[in-house]
Amino acid sequence: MKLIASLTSPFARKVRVVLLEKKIECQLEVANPWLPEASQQVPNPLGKVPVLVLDDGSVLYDSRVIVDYLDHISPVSRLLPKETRPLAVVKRIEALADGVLDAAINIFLEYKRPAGERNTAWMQRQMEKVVRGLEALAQDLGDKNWMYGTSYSLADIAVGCALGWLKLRFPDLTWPQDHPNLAALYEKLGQRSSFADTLPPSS
Ligand code: GSF
Repeated sequence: MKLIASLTSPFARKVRVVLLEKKIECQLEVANPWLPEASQQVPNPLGKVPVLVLDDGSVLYDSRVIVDYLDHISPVSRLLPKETRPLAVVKRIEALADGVLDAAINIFLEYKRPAGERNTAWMQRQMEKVVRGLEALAQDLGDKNWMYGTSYSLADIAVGCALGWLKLRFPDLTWPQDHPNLAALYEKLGQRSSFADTLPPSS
């Protein structure tokens, strides 16, 4: 198996953390999806990473499909509940964390445009999604130790990767002060080797 990923992609980090937690061997091929030649390297018609290439050459994307697949192929460290309702809640939290990222990445990309060409109303709309999404995640966590139930799950991994990317790209956001429970979860996750070993490079 081979994972095609960029080292700064929070979605790819989610997959890399899952691979490490589940002790699944997988080759990593680093790709920058924004380069013109990426269409040859990234076997996803949408041009996005991560992509998992299976041993028979077939491909899986996006990150939610990949992590689901990985959790099913190995019984080591189950990250998804088996029962329908708990599974739906964990996947809903993952969708929320990914959605916060989608909105924040939209803002990040808009910042790359010259100041006069930025759509500030649209950026504001995206920032509202980030703020509301973080509020909802903090509410989901409450005073529990983990995002769902009483044990570590994919919900924690998704939230940890989203918070890590926000820390890297938007260090001035005040979510650690506004939501101390999320800050504490983030600290705790950072002590796991799966998170420490997948820290994104600063550029
Ligand atoms: C999102 C992947 C994505 O946006 C998933 O796999 O969960 N829903 C998908 N990947 C970005 C890199 S990053 O910002 O994580 C990507 O590959 N963008 C290239 C493009 O052309 O949009």
